[in-house]
Amino acid sequence: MHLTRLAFLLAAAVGLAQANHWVGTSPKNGKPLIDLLYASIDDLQSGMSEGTFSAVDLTKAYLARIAEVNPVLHAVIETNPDAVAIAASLDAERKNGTVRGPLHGIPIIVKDNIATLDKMNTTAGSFALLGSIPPRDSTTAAKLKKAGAIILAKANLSQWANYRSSNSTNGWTSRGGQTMGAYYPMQDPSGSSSGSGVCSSIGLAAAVIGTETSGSIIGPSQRNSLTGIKPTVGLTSRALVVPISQTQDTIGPMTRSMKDAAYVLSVIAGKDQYDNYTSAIPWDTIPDYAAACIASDGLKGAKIGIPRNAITASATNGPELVKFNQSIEILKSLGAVITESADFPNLAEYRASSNTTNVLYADFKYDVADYFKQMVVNPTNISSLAQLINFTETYPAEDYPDRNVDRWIGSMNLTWEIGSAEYWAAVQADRYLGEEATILGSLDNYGLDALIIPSSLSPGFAAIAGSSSCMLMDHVIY
Ligand SMILES: *[C@@H]1O[C@H](CO)[C@@H](O)[C@H](O)[C@H]1NC(C)=O
Ligand SMILES: *[C@@H]1O[C@H](CO)[C@@H](O)[C@H](O)[C@H]1NC(C)=O
Ligand SMILES: *[C@@H]1O[C@H](CO)[C@@H](O)[C@H](O)[C@H]1NC(C)=O
Ligand SMILES: *[C@@H]1O[C@H](CO)[C@@H](O)[C@H](O)[C@H]1NC(C)=O
Ligand SMILES: *[C@@H]1O[C@H](CO)[C@@H](O)[C@H](O)[C@H]1NC(C)=O
Ligand SMILES: *[C@@H]1O[C@H](CO)[C@@H](O)[C@H](O)[C@H]1NC(C)=O
Ligand SMILES: *[C@@H]1O[C@H](CO)[C@@H](O)[C@H](O)[C@H]1NC(C)=O
Ligand SMILES: *[C@@H]1O[C@H](CO)[C@@H](O)[C@H](O)[C@H]1NC(C)=O
Ligand SMILES: *[C@@H]1O[C@H](CO)[C@@H](O)[C@H](O)[C@H]1NC(C)=O
Ligand SMILES: CC(=O)N[C@H]1CO[C@H](CO)[C@@H](O)[C@@H]1O
Repeated sequence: MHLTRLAFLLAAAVGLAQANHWVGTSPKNGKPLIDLLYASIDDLQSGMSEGTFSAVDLTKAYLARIAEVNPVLHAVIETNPDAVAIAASLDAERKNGTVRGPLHGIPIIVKDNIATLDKMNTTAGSFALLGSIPPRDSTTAAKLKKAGAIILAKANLSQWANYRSSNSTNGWTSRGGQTMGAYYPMQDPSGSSSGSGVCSSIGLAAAVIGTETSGSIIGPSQRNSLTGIKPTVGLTSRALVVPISQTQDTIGPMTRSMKDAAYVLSVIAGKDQYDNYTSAIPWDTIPDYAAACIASDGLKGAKIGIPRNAITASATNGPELVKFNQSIEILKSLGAVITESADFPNLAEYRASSNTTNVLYADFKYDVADYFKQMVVNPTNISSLAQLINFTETYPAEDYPDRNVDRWIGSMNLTWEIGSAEYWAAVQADRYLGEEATILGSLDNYGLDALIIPSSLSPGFAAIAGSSSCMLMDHVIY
């Protein structure tokens, strides 16, 4: 039975390359059509500029593919009913001589917690937000649209970005069902950007956007074999993204190549009047990250360290460490200078702390209420965490109590609030634990450019430091 299912997925993947997924039955201009499972953004731009296919062709092909695989994978919650019309207007613009940039006419899927002011819902996978209407696009969606991207669909996720239940499953939402990974029948897709990971891995869009509070981009990027970038908190605006925590949330790309992630990051990064964390960005012009991907000798002389004590202290399993060790050899062959034991200076204190749990409890209670209050239309009238708990416990499709609401109870239990003296003490403790005690401490002590660590061990350090991390080749680079 498992084999049958796998065969279906593989057949579907092969079918993608065939002409019947395109408008028109044969290649135009004598150029071969592209297999969307492997196409890069550069490939898609070449095809559109050469007239081999249009943004409308591309959009229809991706929508057909979503319809084909979604009944099994549940990676998509909703598709955009206006996607083909938007593609047509971008095609007209291109014909007229305007190409806005590398994302012009490129279909992109966003996680269902990133608000769009269009015919799609934004719900974090919950009926509590169904039919809610934001005052405008989230800044991330607005920047993508301005760059000429087509927001094709909303990706399924772990409900509330995995900030509701202590006993739910990765990739489950009441609205979207259970997301499955595409590599193996019934595969756990990891989370919370579960649908984003699966959509990207199987080529349901040219690029996908996820969000991370602690591990939600890196985890599914590892599990679905992607490049995922978890930007420094504040590099990408969180305005009108269903929140967990203003201290730790960040928005980033999940793609099949580093260069595609770089194209997307350059578009979505930047200062934003609606998210004051972005005011810490040191540049007025965001770097052209994709241009930096061209250098073939980019790692020559790069000083990279391994925080070995964090690896030794963990229970990470064998296969991941085998791959991790192989990646180190690849980095060496590309000219990187590796420091084998760039130990974190105060790992013990990091491991003893649970400050982050309390910071998230305090942030969520305030931030989620603030999100509901910003809605122009809010059909459930929820405006506090207490009301959200009541709704979730009484609305049958929310699957309570089988999936509990323990994180929210923990949040209600906390005896202090965001902005209190206790709050700032916990945030300051986390900054120390994620910076001097671990990531920055090792970078400084050993004079390094970067650290690498197995992906599954990486999220906690970067989460509390608010620092960037990037999943690539089975390991994470800080
Ligand atoms: C094409 O460009 C012309 C001149 O800039 C403009 O007037 C026209 O509205 C454009 N048409 C489309 C479809 O973008
Ligand atoms: C949201 O979902 C509902 C129910 O599925 C649908 O009727 C509606 O068109 C969707 N979009 C918006 C913006 O409400
Ligand atoms: C953002 O604004 C809030 C409220 O005014 C303030 O407490 C916080 O320090 C500001 N954060 C940054 C990074 O400027
Ligand atoms: C990976 O390399 C380290 C350092 O050389 C070594 O101690 C460890 O046993 C290796 N792990 C695996 C699974 O090969
Ligand atoms: C928070 O971190 C500080 C500094 O490491 C530590 O003293 C304190 O016990 C931690 N509190 C909790 C609740 O973990
Ligand atoms: C929300 O409030 C409006 C206006 O007071 C009311 O008409 C509506 O019935 C309320 N909806 C719910 C689900 O309570
Ligand atoms: C709790 O939810 C139920 C069902 O939706 C509703 O009838 C009731 O008024 C709610 N109670 C509170 C305190 O909001
Ligand atoms: C989840 O936890 C709740 C208690 O918090 C329990 O009632 C429920 O049975 C649990 N669900 C599963 C699937 O174990
Ligand atoms: C919340 O507080 C109650 C009462 O003190 C306690 O029984 C429960 O375990 C707490 N739950 C969480 C998730 O913190
Ligand atoms: C686009 C799509 O297929 N959406 C589906 C997501 O999952 C829910 C629940 O299984 C379906 O009702 C939607 O049709």
